[in-house]
Amino acid sequence: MKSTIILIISVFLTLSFSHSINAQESKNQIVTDTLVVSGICDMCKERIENAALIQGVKKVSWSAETQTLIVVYRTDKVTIEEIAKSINEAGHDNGLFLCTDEQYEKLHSCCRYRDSDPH
Ligand SMILES: [Cu+2]
Repeated sequence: MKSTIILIISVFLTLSFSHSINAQESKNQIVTDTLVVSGICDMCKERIENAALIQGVKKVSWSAETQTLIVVYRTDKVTIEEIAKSINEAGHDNGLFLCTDEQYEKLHSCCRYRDSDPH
């Protein structure tokens, strides 16, 4: 009986200990960031979110209204700069980097968000 209680207590202590380590790890590694990303429509939203969803990125959500991408990612796997560059590849300027003309030209004509483009 006594040994059963000790076993239960030690299992409990082990579980709570490992749980706190996991919580600390995920707290350090997973962050939520926001990035301003230019775009117009639902097609842009899909393109931006797909481009942002690279390895190490957990969750993305872009709003046309706020021109802001909310991104949840693992800091040990990916950097916000890498995510921003992937968004450039898809043709969207963002708060960190602007697209090259070549990258921007790939956009569908209705998605040309720069002021110089009539739409
Ligand atoms: Cu669009």
